[in-house]
This record gives sequence, structure tokens and C-alpha cells, in this order.
Amino acid sequence: MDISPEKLADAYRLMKTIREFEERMRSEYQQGKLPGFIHIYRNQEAIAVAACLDMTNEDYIASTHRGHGHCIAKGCEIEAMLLELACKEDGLCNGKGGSMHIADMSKGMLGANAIVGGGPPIAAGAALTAKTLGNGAVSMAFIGDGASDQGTVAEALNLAVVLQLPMIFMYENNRYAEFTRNPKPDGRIAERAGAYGMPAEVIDGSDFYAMYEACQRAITRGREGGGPTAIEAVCNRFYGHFEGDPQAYRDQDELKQERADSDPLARFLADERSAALTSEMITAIDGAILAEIDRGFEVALAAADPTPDKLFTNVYIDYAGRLR
Ligand SMILES: Cc1ncc(C[n+]2csc(CCOP(=O)(O)OP(=O)(O)O)c2C)c(N)n1
Ligand SMILES: [Mg+2]
Repeated sequence: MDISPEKLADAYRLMKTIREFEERMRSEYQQGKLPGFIHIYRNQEAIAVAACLDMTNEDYIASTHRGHGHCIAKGCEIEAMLLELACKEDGLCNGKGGSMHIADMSKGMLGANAIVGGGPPIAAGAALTAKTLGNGAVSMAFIGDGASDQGTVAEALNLAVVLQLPMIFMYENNRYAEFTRNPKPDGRIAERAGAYGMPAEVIDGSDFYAMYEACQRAITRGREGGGPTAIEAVCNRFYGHFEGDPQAYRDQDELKQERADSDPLARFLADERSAALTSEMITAIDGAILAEIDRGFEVALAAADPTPDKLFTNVYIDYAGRLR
């Protein structure tokens, strides 16, 4: 495994930031302090972090409705994200996006997306940009198991193969779409993607190291002109579909077992390849994360709401790329 101690620390910091960020967010949301509708990414953190660890701001990702982890892994700033989640003017999208529409073009984060299956065509377009510019960038779409059946995904798979785009189809098979268990056995999603004519692997999405190796292979292939790759990351959706969903439709014993078996942070820390991370380092990283999140919430919740006249700004973009 080719991973420097600095990268190892970064991987831990990012996974732990996603975990703590969302747990605090749940608590504030339950108290009615955050508006809208939120979808929690818990137990899927290793996927986003392994996917983005070797990316730069020139690389692109297109996210889903369950996008906080993707944003954090791609480098979005915590305070600016929280201002966005609280719908404040200094948020990443001036408070007009909220949880399901967070984007940060400066980081190559092309947007969370409330449209299931909306991301892959956008990521394919970005991959075509990278291919046309010849800059070695790659583009990744995160896709749920439910989204995998959307026609938009089929279209993007086809285009990526026909044009040999530097694209990665990152399927997150958490085995649920809203309140329905995915009836297909694990592996069928990768099988279908592979049938389009690209390498497709099934990986344990709770195993950071397995995910990181698979992502390195896919990213290198894309950067070197080898075309698209699909990865089916099999994982567990820890909480309900949205915050507040009691998951009464899930077998509670099975859920308990799946939660315990597929905690990527616990598995990462127990893995001997993580031994370079000492308990002192972990304590220091944890302290810094909690302080950053505390500060972010303090700023975001205290910020004034936008005034009504802001409703009509930054809505349209003209052909010169100016927001108006
Ligand atoms: C085009 C479209 N159809 C339906 C919905 C309603 N919807 C929101 S999330 C979701 C399930 C998505 O499941 P999956 O892709 O597995 O993602 P997960 O929630 O498990 O992360 C559905 C059907 C939607 N937002 N957009
Ligand atoms: Mg799902």
C-alpha cells in the first residue's frame, strides 16, 4: 500500500470530520436550527475519502442528495458549508442551495443533486472537458444503488465508453433506495456497468484501504487515457433515508449487525496499516476537528438571514459567465 503518513493522517481527518460534522448537524437539525431536508452519509465515509484523496482542484466530482461527505472529502470549507446549510448569504452558494445543492466550483465539486441520477451526465460533460483540454484531470460521479437504474446513468455509461472519457462511476451500494431494500445481489451493478465495456470492480466500501487502492487504479487509468472505470462500493446506510426516518421497515437485528460490521472509521483504526497514526496524533486531530465544527456552527447560526432583495441575485448566469 503506497500511502504516506501525511496522507494517512489526512484520510483519518477527513473521515472523522465527515462523521463529527454530520452528528452535530443531526443534533442541531433535531432542535429545529437548520432548515430543509438532510440525508446522512454515516458509515459511507471511506468511499468519499478514498475517492478524493488523490484528486486535485482540477479534478471533478458530481455528488448526490447524500452529499456532505463528498463535499468535505473534495475540500469544501466547513464554515462555508455550514453557512450554506443554514441558508445564509456567505454560504458556498449564497444560501440558495442548502444541503442538497451544495457546490464549490473552485474545488471541482460540481454539486450535490436532488435529482436521483442527475450527477453522471454532468460528470461525463466535465470528463469531456478534461479530455478536450488534455490536462490529465478525471471526473467522478457518485451514484446510489437506486440511481443505478436511471436512464441518465445508462446514457453516461454509454457516452463514457464511446468517447473513452477519463471518468469514474462510483456506485455506493448501501442496499437501500428510500424505504426499499435493493433486491439485486451485490455485484450486479458493477456487472451491468462492465457490460458497457469498462473495467468494473466490486469493493468493500467500509474498507478504506481496499477502496483507496481501487480508486488509485481507476484514477491512474483515467489520467493516462485508459478511459472510464466503474466501482461498486458495497456499504451500509447507518441512518434512515432522511433525518427523522425511523427505519421501521428494516429488520432491527440485521441493522444492528450491519452497523457494527461496516463502520469504516473503526475498521481503519483497527487496521495494522494505520499503525503510524499514534494516539497522540489522533487526539490532536480530533481536537482540531471539533473546534473547527464548533466555530463553524457558531458563525453559521449567528449569521443574519439574507434580506428579501437577495432573492433575485445570483439566479441567472449570462454567456460571459457573470452571475446576475
Ligand atoms: C429523478 C428522481 N426520482 C426520485 C426521487 C426521489 N428520491 C430521492 S432519494 C431516492 C432514493 C435514492 O436511492 P439511492 O440512489 O440508492 O441513494 P441513497 O439514498 O441510498 O444514498 C429517491 C427515489 C428523486 N429525488 N429524483
Ligand atoms: Mg442506496
